[in-house]
Formats: sequence, C-alpha cells, structure tokens
Amino acid sequence: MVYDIRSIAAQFHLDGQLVHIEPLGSGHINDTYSLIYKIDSSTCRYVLQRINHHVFADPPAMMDNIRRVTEHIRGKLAAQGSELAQRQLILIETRDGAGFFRDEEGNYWRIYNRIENAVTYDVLESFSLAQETARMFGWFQRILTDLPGDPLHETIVDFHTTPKRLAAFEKSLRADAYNRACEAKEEIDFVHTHAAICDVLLNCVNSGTIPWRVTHNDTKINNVMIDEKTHRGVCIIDLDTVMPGLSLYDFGDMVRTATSPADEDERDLSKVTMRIEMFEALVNGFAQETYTFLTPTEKKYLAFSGKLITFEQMIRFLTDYLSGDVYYKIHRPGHNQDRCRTQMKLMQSIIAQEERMNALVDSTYNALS
Ligand code: GN1
Ligand code: MG
Repeated sequence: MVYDIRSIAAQFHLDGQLVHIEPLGSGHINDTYSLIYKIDSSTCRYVLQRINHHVFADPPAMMDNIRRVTEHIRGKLAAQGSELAQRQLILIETRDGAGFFRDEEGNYWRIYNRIENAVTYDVLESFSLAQETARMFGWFQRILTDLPGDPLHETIVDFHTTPKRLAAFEKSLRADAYNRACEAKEEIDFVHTHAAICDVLLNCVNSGTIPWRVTHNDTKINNVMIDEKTHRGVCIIDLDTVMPGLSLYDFGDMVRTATSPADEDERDLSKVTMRIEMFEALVNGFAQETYTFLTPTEKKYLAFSGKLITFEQMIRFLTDYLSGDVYYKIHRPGHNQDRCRTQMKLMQSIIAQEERMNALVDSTYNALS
C-alpha cells in the first residue's frame, strides 16, 4: 500500500518544511516512517506511524492510554528536576488538537518526536547495557505505580493470557488450513509437553499473591532508548501495549529478548542460548528499581517468567505459521517457523539453567531488602 505521507503529515501541528521521508524500524505490526522538517537553518526529526487497526481494535483507546502515560512520566520527571523530562515521547497534536489522525480509508496515524542522541539495540553485547535496559523497564513500572485515574484500556484483550494463546494454537492446529502441521511436528510436540506451565501466573493472580499493575507488555530490548554517549537509559518507547498487566510479563520478555546473542529469526539454532551472565545483569538492573514494591510471589517467579514468556512467544509464532502468516509480517517463507524454533531452543536453554537463575534472583533481592 502506498500512502501519501506528505498530506498525512500536513494534518499535524508541525512547523517548518518537510524535507525527508523514509521507512524506519523493525517492528512486526505498525508501519513506521522517519520525517525530517527544516525550520530556517535547524532540522527537527519525528516518527510517523500508521497504527495497525487489525491488531489494535480500538486505536482511540490506545492513544488515550499513551497520552495519559506520557504526560504522567514527563510531569513526574519535570517535578523531580530531571533532565530526562525533555527526552521523553510526546504525542504531536493534529491541527484540530487530536492525538491522532484518521484518514479516509480508516487508517489511524500518529506522530511522535524523535528522541535525539539515543539508540536502540536488537542484541545486547555488554552486561552493563543489559543491566541498564532492565533498570529502565523497572523504572517504567515504578514511575507508573501512581498513575492517577481509571485503569488503562486493555488495548489488546488477553494479550498475555497464555492459556488463551494456547487455545488459539490448538484451534489453528485442528484447522491446519495450510497443511503445515506436518512440517512442525517437533515444535507441536514441544508445546504439548510443556502446556501445563501456561496457568501458573494467572493462578497466583486469582489467589491474590500477584497484583495487576501498569506494565509495558512488549519489553523487547529494542524498546529502550539508550544515550549514545553515556550509555544510560533515556526513555521507553513503543507504548502501544501499555495497559494493565503483570510485572512478570515485562521481566519475562526481557529475558526472552536480551539473554540470547542471536536474532529472533536466527536459523542457526546453535547460536541461540540463555546467557546466565546476561540474566544476572537483567536481575541486577530490574531489582534496583523494583525491590521496594514487588511481592514475594512476583520475586519468586522472575526466572520462571522468562520461560513462560518465551513459551508464549513460541506458541504465537507457531500459531501464525499454522494459520498462514496473518499476524506477523514475514520476509521469507517459513519465517514464522524460524522464529518459533529460536524460541523453543531458548526455552530449552532456560529449563537447563532454571535452578541457577532462581538462585541468582534470590541472592540479588535478598541483598537489597
Ligand atoms: C510484536 O511489532 P513489535 O516488534 O513491536 C508483538 C509483540 C511480540 C513481538 C515479537 C502488538 O512486537 O507482542 O513479542 O512482535 N506486538 C504485538 O517480536 O503483537
Ligand atoms: Mg510493539
């Protein structure tokens, strides 16, 4: 689909002349563009996104969440006198004062400021970066513990309800509409073998030992912006799935995306492994910000959450593979199966090291409390 980006951008309250447009980023869901404006001799950069309204059924509700969260974060940082207040996401208003623009075809568009002098990483090489990334997601949870008002909208219902992900998988397997189940026997057996873990965290929620919190829900490491020079965290991006969730979902998704040195779609599975030193760095960073408010049960399941979220992501990729690649953008045949296999390999590696991971969590949190 070709969009007239220039006329879409013109709907927003931005000064200057739009001098450059190019596609940006590696997300699987939305379409993202970089915009550069010139005002006299200076340039300003922005990020334009088309929201995937097949994935996000209610974009206005999502944008309402994002507005509340970004304003709260900026307000708190400003009150603390933090220089980071100037380096957070801001929703650019349309000329009518709305937070998004809806075009004639029903597409929803939004523009954010671009965070300057900061970068993201898909794969982490240093322990200090891993620690800082996890600290930032812990900080994000902490700064939102006192978000005023009603609970946020659930932008994707049952997003991390793993038993429902499992049920969707079973349904796609029964249908096997693309006759692909025969190609994925090992992965399907693996899911069936481990299916029992899906309920564990929700059982804790039901028994009252794990609370709902405001969480990010997509804590891929590349959703943290890190200052180019100081290597300190600057801000958290991709707020589409910020909604009520479990702290453990966020920690688990970091374990999934930060501990392996391989890309999510790596074909050489020998490269996929859970690096315990990276896990230790994540626990250290996350604990710094969260030791004051996590419940004992949340702490107890930190290592487990890495396994669970990796499993959930495996199930999601496998479901999409069996369903004919309708959800995640693919760039080659079998792409979702490749992604599914990396998750399976990572989960096997986590299982092999789970005791050690639990011991690291215990000693880190015990030292802080
Ligand atoms: C999707 O598009 P992106 O990269 O922000 C997905 C996440 C998955 C991730 C897997 C709304 O995120 O839940 O973990 O792909 N987002 C949505 O790479 O489904
Ligand atoms: Mg995302």
